[in-house]
Amino acid sequence: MIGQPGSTNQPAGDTPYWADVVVIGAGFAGLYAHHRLRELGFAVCGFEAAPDVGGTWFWNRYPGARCDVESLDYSYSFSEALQDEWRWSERFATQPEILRYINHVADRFDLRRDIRFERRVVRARYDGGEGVWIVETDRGEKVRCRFLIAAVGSLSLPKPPDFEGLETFEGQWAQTGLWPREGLDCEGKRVAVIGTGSSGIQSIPLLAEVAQRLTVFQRTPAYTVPALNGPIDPEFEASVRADYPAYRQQTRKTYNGGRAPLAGTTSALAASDDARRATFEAAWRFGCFSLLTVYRDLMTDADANAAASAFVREKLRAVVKDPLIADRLTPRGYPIGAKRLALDTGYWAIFNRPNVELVDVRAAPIEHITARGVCTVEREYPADVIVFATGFDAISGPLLAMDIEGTDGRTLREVWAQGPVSYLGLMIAGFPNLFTINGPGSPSVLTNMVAAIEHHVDWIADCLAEMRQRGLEEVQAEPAAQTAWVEEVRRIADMTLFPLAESWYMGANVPGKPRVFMAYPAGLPPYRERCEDVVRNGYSGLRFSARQA
Ligand code: NA7
Repeated sequence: MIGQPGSTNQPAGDTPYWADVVVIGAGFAGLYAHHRLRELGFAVCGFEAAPDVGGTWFWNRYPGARCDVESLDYSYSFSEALQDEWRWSERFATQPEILRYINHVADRFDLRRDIRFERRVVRARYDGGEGVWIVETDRGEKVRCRFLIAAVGSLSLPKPPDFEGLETFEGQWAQTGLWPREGLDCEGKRVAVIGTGSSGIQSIPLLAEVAQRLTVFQRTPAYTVPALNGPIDPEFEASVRADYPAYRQQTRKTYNGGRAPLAGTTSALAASDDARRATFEAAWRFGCFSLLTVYRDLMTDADANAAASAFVREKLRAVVKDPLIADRLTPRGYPIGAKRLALDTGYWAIFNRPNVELVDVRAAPIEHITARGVCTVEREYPADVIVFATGFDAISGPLLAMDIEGTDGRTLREVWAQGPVSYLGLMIAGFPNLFTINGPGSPSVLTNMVAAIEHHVDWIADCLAEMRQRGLEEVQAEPAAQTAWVEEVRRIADMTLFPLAESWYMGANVPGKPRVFMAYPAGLPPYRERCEDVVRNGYSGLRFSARQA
């Protein structure tokens, strides 16, 4: 399809490749964009940095990597045949199983055809004269296209480990977010893990099983709840499969686009202590993120939130035998849920093992890495393997990693210097015909990403189809509409407890990154409604033009 001038609106020019749409990324978002847009007859060209499809699930191969959204939700709904034929083996799928699923989808719908792998998009410039994007890869290829879709993921740019002396380390090291495809042998070794967010919490119990000694370097204790993973309850699965579309309709009404049978509508503060405890216990037994949703005000009222936090701390103390270690593991000083809640399998209990050590690097920071291990200001901890579970430059990072230049030569880095701005998380004023999927200002990481992706791609596809039908070739966000959206996201975020933590949601984990709450926090249903309103009102907030190339 690429380079074949079959498209109806091909502009003049001598650059070798032309596509109606370039899609950056071949994870869940990119693949579905290919499928939808190709179905609509657009010539689509894709670039992907990895050698194959999968996005985040291609790279995050660390032991224990699994999704924290239930499998029956974290899967495409666009094809009933696909959802009927695919069987998940566990309630929360492992990375290998999700990667198998994505490969199955790519094969089934022939989605690799238009994707060029092992190509990282490094630059994209909008030529306002011709109304085209010129997209460049790290291999020097250039493609001209009318529309550019950034399906680059929200947690796809791991922070490089910036520890002094790492180059002198004589053992092996890896980042969870860029885990070696050939694996990393930790059997019988002294393993150090730096970082106790979701990736650390998922990998630590499995590493402890095989390591001779495991040293965990913790800066901020995380709130974590048991995932209660296992085979999918056959009765539940049968009820979903009896009418999967109806189930999807149901989940479209929940905050995050997944099932939430325990979601509450009352205040935690209205309940008696006993009733609240019983409700939290039920959430604990159900697993998932339900502990944050069993009352309506757990993420908006500090006292309600404190009750949930206290409940988790009590659970922790019941598991960890050594009171000193329990105290060191105890999260405090920020609301539960304001940093992403981890779902774990046996995390706390692992600290009862004699071969596991917990180092508080808030009290004694890591100073440098030596040839032999990790050195804090207090002492050296010998290690044969170091695992960096230190997180990502989230949400805006992967977009800002490319040189994107819009109208009047303004770059995205300039426009986002004070933090990301967007209209609906889908478009950015001054960057015509550029769409972001799960971009800053959309619900993204607060939701079931696959549900959010399907919504975004469908919305963009409908917009492009309508433009084609009306002979329109350029669309961009109105600055005033964008300002109002940014203000709305900020206003809602300020009504929640999210801004009270130093989280990657806020950009706080990357030095120098502006502190802005980057996700739309009111949930998927109101977001969808807002997007539908925009369409009903003739794409309000967007400006179209019928530029002639
Ligand atoms: P996170 O949640 O950002 O966790 C990173 C962890 O690494 C966190 O505990 C950090 O402590 C710690 N960290 C980061 N830099 C350092 C340094 N320099 N020294 C010590 N400790 C450090 O990333 P994850 O990969 O675990 O999870 C990201 C998401 O991916 C997850 O929520 C899932 O949705 C998938 P801090 O809290 O900053 O003090």
